[in-house]
Amino acid sequence: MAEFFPDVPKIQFEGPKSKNDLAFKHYNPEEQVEGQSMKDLFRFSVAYWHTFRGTGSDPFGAPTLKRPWDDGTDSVENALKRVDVAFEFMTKLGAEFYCFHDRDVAPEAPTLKQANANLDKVVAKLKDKQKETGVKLLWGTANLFSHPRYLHGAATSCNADVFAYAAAQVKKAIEVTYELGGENYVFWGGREGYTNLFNTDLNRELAHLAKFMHMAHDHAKAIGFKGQFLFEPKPKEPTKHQYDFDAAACLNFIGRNGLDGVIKLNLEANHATLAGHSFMHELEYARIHNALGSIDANTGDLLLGWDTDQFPTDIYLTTQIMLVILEQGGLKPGGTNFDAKVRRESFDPVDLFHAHIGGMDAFARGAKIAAAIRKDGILPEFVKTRYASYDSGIGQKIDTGKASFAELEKYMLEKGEAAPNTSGRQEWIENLINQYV
Ligand code: DIG
Ligand code: MN
Ligand code: MN
Repeated sequence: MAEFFPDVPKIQFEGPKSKNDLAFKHYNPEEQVEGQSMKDLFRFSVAYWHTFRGTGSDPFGAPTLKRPWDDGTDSVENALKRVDVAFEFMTKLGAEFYCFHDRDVAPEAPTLKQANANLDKVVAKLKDKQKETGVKLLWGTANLFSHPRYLHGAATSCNADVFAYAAAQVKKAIEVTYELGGENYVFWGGREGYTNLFNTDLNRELAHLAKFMHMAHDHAKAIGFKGQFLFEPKPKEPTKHQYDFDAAACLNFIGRNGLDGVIKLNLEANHATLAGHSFMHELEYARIHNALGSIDANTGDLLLGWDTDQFPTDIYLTTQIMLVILEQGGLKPGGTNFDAKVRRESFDPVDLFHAHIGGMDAFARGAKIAAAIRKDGILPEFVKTRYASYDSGIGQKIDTGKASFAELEKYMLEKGEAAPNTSGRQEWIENLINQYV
């Protein structure tokens, strides 16, 4: 088999003192973190769309990325060749998983029947390569946002035929995800939202989205697909207002439409910051609602107002992420998908390796730091003490739902004034975290 990355060896763990750019300094697959190997804790995944379909083009400029194997056409032959490239990359990198949209791996066609036939051809090869290499599918999804038919949305389109096409496309995407042993299925609703409320029937669009989700779940049950369904929130871009704005909006939609237990969340760092949240907020919000399913590991740029989908190299960010994920005990059946792209200026194929190695090492460091913070117990103990007033007396009655306003009024009329507050010690906590980073 022709090598597409001839100058890149299998990436090995060489430790923090290594000066080898094409080696892991901190990601050691078998190293234990809180009782599980790093490999099992992270379940790293490569995003097919950015890594094997990225061109470097942007709204102001032409493609820049050198991909000598790609003939630039949307032929099935070219798609089949990309599969070889993808699996060589993932095998050399040591990523256990990948994720893809249906239209990343196989081209559109003038009819749905032809598009499905294209997909079947490439899925057959993906299946062979998974068997040959052991690389697995973390999640599949359908691209319901690129084709012009989706300009008014997919499941929320005002055109019933577009809803029908989207349903057929997701039916097929769920079936191929199942066939490839995918452990999850993602819905990213880039066009499920509105640009202008004057021409939008918001109630009808949200009702259709709920019906779509139930139909998807019913079909999954009908074919025996037991993968975890995931919503991926994003507040805007391309749509002005995306209905799955953030974790809270998604959980509201899930709760109000009888989808509890049917769907969890795939949270992406850059989408969190676009929604005005820290990623840690979205992760913790989802975790406490038992809805943290998987993550798209990337970062944005706070000086830029769009979804830059950069590789995560910030150790503070990965430490915050891993504090939440370790509290949950990991993400399985979800994982850590690098929904991230190299910069337009990083145009050599080897830059794909540098980007993923950096992200994997940053997560490994974040996990080790978070595990050390949790092991020493100083921070968890501080939080426990801060809420101790709810562990006894009137606080315990409140906490367990046994208090009433009348009783609390009687209590406070007798007491006269609330007990003094204690300091939140934010600066002390930030100093403490810095001792571990
Ligand atoms: C859209 O940008 C991308 C990602 O954000 C998401 O993970 C994927 C799933 O549709 N599409
Ligand atoms: Mn994403
Ligand atoms: Mn994104």
